[in-house]
Amino acid sequence: MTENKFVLNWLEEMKALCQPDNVVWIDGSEEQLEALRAESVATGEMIKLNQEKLPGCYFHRTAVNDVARVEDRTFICTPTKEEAGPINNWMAPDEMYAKLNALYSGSMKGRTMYIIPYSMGPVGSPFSKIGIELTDSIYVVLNMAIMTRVGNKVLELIDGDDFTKCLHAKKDVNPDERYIVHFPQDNTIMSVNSAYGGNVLLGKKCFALRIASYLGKQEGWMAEHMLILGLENPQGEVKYIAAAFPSACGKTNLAMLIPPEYLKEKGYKVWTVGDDIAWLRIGADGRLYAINPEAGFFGVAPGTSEKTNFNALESTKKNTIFTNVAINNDDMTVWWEGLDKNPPENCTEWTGKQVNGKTYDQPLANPNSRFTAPAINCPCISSEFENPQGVPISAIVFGGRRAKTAPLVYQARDWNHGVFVGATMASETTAAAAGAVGVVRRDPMAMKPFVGYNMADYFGHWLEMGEKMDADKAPKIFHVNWFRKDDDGKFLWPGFGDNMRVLLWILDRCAGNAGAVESPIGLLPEDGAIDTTDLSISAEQLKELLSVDKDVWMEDVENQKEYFAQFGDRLPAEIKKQLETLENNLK
Ligand code: GTP
Ligand code: SPV
Ligand code: MN
Repeated sequence: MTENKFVLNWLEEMKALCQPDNVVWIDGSEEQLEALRAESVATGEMIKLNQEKLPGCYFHRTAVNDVARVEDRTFICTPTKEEAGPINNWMAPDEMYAKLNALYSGSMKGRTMYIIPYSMGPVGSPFSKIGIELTDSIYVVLNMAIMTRVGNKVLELIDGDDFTKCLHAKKDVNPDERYIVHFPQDNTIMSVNSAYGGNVLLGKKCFALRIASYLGKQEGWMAEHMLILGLENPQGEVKYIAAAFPSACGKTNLAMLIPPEYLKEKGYKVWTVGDDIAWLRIGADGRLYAINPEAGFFGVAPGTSEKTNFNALESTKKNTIFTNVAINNDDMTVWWEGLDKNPPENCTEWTGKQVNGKTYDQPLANPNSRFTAPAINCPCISSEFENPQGVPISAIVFGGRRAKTAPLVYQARDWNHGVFVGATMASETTAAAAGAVGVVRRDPMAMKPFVGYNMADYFGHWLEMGEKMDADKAPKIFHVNWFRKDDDGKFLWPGFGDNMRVLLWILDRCAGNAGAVESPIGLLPEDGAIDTTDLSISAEQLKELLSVDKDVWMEDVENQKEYFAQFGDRLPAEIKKQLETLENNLK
């Protein structure tokens, strides 16, 4: 398949370690993938869904203990603990290799090892990077074939040892021996004892964020947990926005937003470039350009409906793999909470249990059930999706789930203040990661689980990127919160398509056309600047949405201080300065 000595030597080593009975190269052909689908159905690994209603669609169920990313079992193994920083789990590389080698040893006896050469980013783009994932799971192969560009065309492009080595062994998904490990200096990822997406589709969070953020720091670019969308105005001009929200906080939804009726009628449109990850570089013209390194969407199913996210739902109507959703036994279609108000009576709950969905009081689909859909299925996929040069970014938006503190939207005063706004992000935890849900935690730039090196140095890298751009060319930075609640715990903002109203203020600000007022935390929309046409929202509600409670913010500042203290001297002085400014503004 290849003459590349680095690839072949590594393969020999991994084969000797895992001892598979067979080895299969994934060539990227539809014939091979179809044969693998058939095989996985024959063995029961996947279930074929209704091929008339959902052509090319399959279902897969993971073990009950294996339904989300496991952050406490995810490691960054740099030579020293300081390089990984206080936020990441760390173990000395030698120690970790020894532990892992014991776990992988003979792990593929009686099984097949699949070799998946894949490209993150359009094949051959100067932004793109190549990886090879070895796995003993057909489910992983079929997902990687949707989420990335795979096969011979990628293998041919590997230059020397310039590829990320990824090894996944499913083993018996024992949670006590589950490890998701990164060796940034060795360009290596090792995952064992899981079969859940974020833990095993190693091109995604492991490579495109953890390893790539490390490479970006070395090479002067950025790998971020961001969606990318293009917003087209009635004149046909498209401006691009990149937005970082933590897991299950609305990236896929915003990326595929359908504008409210009155804006649609005027001719506004949204185009999706990416829904989860952005790689950003400064272009020859001094602006920041972004590509989406992925080729598909690994999206949250619950809450996805025709009403909330029509485009995502459409994307899942063919050639999609559903994981841990419920099945309607009568017609072999899929169901999840929030799809409609009509759960199937004759239902297979996500765990495989047969239930009557109408009388069942537990979620039928796992809260972190997902669809893996090809990006090209999306009705609003951007014409720039495959552009090897990426799209120029006008605005960067940070956001999270916060019931109180953060207002609907505010703008940072400049790049450095924007970096501080990102660095002080906090959000309620969700089902995307194992552990408690709904607990507020600090999640800088939505990258807490995904930075492949010391977070303090990551802040420094953001500041340095800003220094390389002229102020008039750098994206403007904003913060949004779609999840603010009133005292009764109800969302104050309608969200979803109506978030377009906030995006319009953001782009108007970028163009210098919209009003803002100073506040202790940054620039807020002036009265009337957020268009509420056709919206049943009172002036009072809007006021509450945009209010900044100084006491609540002072509490947050105390928490920020504690958080930053753990970085010691490594924390950039600029972040400390910004924190002092915020505190003084609030006094
Ligand atoms: P990951 O794939 O885990 O990175 O998640 P994501 O950031 O892409 O989140 P996604 O768009 O899938 O949304 C997660 C959940 O938030 C879904 O249940 C949505 O229905 C809900 N959600 C998304 N946008 C909004 C919004 O504007 N308002 C409210 N209230 N809920 C939203
Ligand atoms: C997330 O958790 O942010 C996801 C899903 O996008 S996973 O691939 O599991 O990381
Ligand atoms: Mn994500």
